[in-house]
Amino acid sequence: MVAPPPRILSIAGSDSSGGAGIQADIKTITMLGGYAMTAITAVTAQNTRGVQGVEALPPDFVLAQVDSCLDDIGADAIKIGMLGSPEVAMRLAERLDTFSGTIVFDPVMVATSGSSLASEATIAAFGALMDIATIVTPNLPELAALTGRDQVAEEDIYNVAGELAERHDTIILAKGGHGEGHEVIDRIVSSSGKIASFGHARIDTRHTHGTGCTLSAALATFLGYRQPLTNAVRLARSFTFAAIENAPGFGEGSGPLGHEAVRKLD
Ligand code: PXL
Repeated sequence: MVAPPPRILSIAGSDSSGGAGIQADIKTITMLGGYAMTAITAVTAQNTRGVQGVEALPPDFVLAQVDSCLDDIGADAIKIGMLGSPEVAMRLAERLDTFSGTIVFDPVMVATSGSSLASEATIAAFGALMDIATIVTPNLPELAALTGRDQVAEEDIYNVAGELAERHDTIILAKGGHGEGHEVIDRIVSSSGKIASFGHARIDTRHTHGTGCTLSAALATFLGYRQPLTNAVRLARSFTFAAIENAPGFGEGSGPLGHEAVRKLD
């Protein structure tokens, strides 16, 4: 037998167009040599232009999928994305409270196309998941929403992210992609302040559908390999940028990344 791959469970929504959600997660985890398992929270009818329909799965059935995976194969890391309902958020927080591996929570609110992927009630239930997460990966609009603000100015990001980290005893990866300017800066922040930051020249493209899903799934995989946190973030960013560079250019809107072309990390 070969050395077993890290076991990664993605709890997220399905994107019919294959660019984001569960589909992005399976591609990412697989390309990085992990073993992908899934618990689907919602099914979306979606393409690069927007979300045409959403069906949330019953909370009992979302939990049944999680139990099926964890009670048998087990997981080294879990990635949580779109939740579909506040009940699912609350039930998952309870179920995963005793999980001994790593939990990456991507607090998904809006798709790249602008379509909403979480109701206000669902967002209100995110706190319980932040409490049990090892690391939470908000973009700037999500960081603002999670801290009751309309927006977060560049110079306030460390303080605001630090406040959120302290409130939920977690680590925040504040992603800078939605900011202004030519440089994208992602910051890792704990309750005691800055841990590290990573800068990268902004890639000029509209094909960024599923970028957040890809980053969080890659991060869960590298943490599943027991990489130290900052190194896992560095490698996950590297994979995500390479997948953006390899985007196939599909669709009339914000197109998917090219996960399959990324075989090697620099
Ligand atoms: O990237 C956010 C996201 C998460 N989950 C699903 C999605 C999207 C974006 O489109 O479709 C299912």
